[in-house]
This record gives sequence, C-alpha cells and structure tokens, in this order.
Amino acid sequence: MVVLPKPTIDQFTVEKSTLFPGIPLIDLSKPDSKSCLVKACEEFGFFKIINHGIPTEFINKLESEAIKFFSSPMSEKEKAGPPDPFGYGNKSIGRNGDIGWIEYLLLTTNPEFNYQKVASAFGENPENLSCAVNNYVTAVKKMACEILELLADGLRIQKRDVFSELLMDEQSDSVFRLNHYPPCPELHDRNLIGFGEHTDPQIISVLRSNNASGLQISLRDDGSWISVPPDQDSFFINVGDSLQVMTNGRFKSVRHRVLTNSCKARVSMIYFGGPPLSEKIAPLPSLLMEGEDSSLYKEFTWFEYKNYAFNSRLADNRLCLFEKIAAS
Ligand code: GA4
Repeated sequence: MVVLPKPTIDQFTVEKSTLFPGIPLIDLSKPDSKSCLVKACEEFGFFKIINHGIPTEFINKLESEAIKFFSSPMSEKEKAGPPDPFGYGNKSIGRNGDIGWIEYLLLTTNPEFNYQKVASAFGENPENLSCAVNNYVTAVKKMACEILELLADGLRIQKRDVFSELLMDEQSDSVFRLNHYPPCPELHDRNLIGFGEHTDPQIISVLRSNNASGLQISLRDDGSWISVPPDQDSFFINVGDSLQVMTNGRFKSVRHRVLTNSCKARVSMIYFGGPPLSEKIAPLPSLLMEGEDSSLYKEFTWFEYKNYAFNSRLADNRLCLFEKIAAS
C-alpha cells in the first residue's frame, strides 16, 4: 500500500466532471476501419480500440506484476529510482518540477537496458516482471504497427509501412510506462491532478488501464476537458507530436491528463512508440501540396525533439519551436 502525504496545494485540484461517451470507437476486426481511424486522428487525435487481439493473459499478468511491484515497501521501490529518465518515480515527473499524485516505473523497450537498474527492486524473481513487460510490449507494438499501416493506407500513402517501420526499427527509441495513481479519499467534490496536461512527443501511444476513471482529453476548439470512461478490455490510442508533424498537422496530437479517483486506485500501462534517435521528422512529401512549400514544420531529428521535450515542462507546447509560421 502506498502512503503519500496529504495534498495541500489548491491548484493541484480540479472540479469533478462527467464522463463523455462519444470517444471514437474502432473495431480492428472490421475491414473498413481505416477511414474511421483517419477521421478519429483528424478530429480527436484519440480513439478506443476493440477486438484488438492482444491476449488477455499478457495484460493480466503484467497488471498483477505491476500491482505486486507498487505494493512492495517504498525502500524496495526506491532502489529502482530516481528516474533518469528511466526507473521508479514518485510524484515528481520529468526534470523541471512537475508533480502529480502518482508513482510510476519508466522503462525503455530495449530489453537489455531495462532491468540492470531496476532488477534489484523486483525481489527474488526480477525476470517475472521483465518477461511480462516483454510479452506485453511485443504484442502491443504489433497492434500499434497494424494501426499505423491502416492509417498510412487511409491517407493513401503508397509506402504503407512509412510510420510502422520506425517502431519496428531495431534502434526504435520507444518507452514503456507503468503508472499507479493511489486513491485520494479526502477530496469529495474535487479531484487531484495525477498526471498534468501534456501531449506525447512520440509517434503513437497505446494505453491500457484498469476500470478506474481519471483519463481526460482536451478538445482543441474550446480547451474543455472530456472524461474518458475507463474500459479495461480495450486500448486507447493517442496521436503523438511526431505523427502530427509527419502528417503536416492533419492528425492532431491530443492534449490529455489524468485526475485521481477518490475511491479506486488507477493502474495504467502505456507503450510510447518512437522512431530511432537519428530519424528525421518532417511532413511526408506525399501529404504536401504539389509545387509549393506547404510544410507547417521545420525538419528535426527525433534526438533533437526528444532532448528539447525532456528539458521542457509537462504542459509546454513543444511543437511551436518547430512551426514555420510561428517562427517567422
Ligand atoms: C510524456 C509522455 C511519456 O510519459 C514520457 C514523459 C516524460 C517523463 O515522464 O519523463 C516527460 C513528458 C513525457 C513530456 C515532457 C517532459 C518529458 C516528462 C516531462 C516533463 C515518458 C515522454 O516521453 O514524454
């Protein structure tokens, strides 16, 4: 059981809101899903996937390993911290003072790297967690690639693996995150910020959580927040900043945040599919208008963007530095 000090800061809380039922729903088993996928990425940058084909045992095994880890004594968990950026973190997010009502484990998806630092915190059988992460990540990455290929098709891009090859690359710089948001029963009419608002820097993020509510997305037009009804049997997909750039702004990287639940702990697992560090990120020529430079973004490498992102605050708009119009 995690014991965190009582919250004292008022800005750290927000009013409760109602759940929004209109999240785009994509059935991956239906052959016509690509046009719905494109529409969801254009309008929301966010959607829910059903009939995903990820074996339930991979999900359940990883969730139970995660709960086991988060339930262990703080002194044990701290052996895997502080995050640099990988490892165990508690309340502190990133390098610049962002805090949330959360504890987490941040890992690279490179199996050799992960467990050297964190293994000592996993008790007698560290390979149980590493094996659960590897099985889960392999399956979820395959689904992410399938979605990216449907999206490329839906955009009529000839090379349908133009996005997915970046995740499949041996050098792909992808990240995996396990989050635990302890319940916060003292606050009845308000919620605490579990993970503050932000967009994900990578290409695509695949999120699965237990049935505790908390995730919210922001709609572009009016900046209001929509509460996403949780569904432990489905996956939620976010468009990341890099995919927004590669589609020249046609797909939107969605601003999202997580509020804590007053009665139930939320446990989530997120795969962030990123490109190799040396990859040049720029709008795809086939999505630009012929004969004129309609590109909205300057080209950058994932290394440059990631460096910039990891030195920024959570809520910052990171893409504006690379926007052509804003800079001129
Ligand atoms: C948001 C998406 C992923 O969780 C993450 C986060 C990272 C971190 O937790 O260290 C960042 C955040 C995320 C974006 C801005 C920087 C870096 C915290 C932060 C303040 C792992 C990622 O890739 O970017």
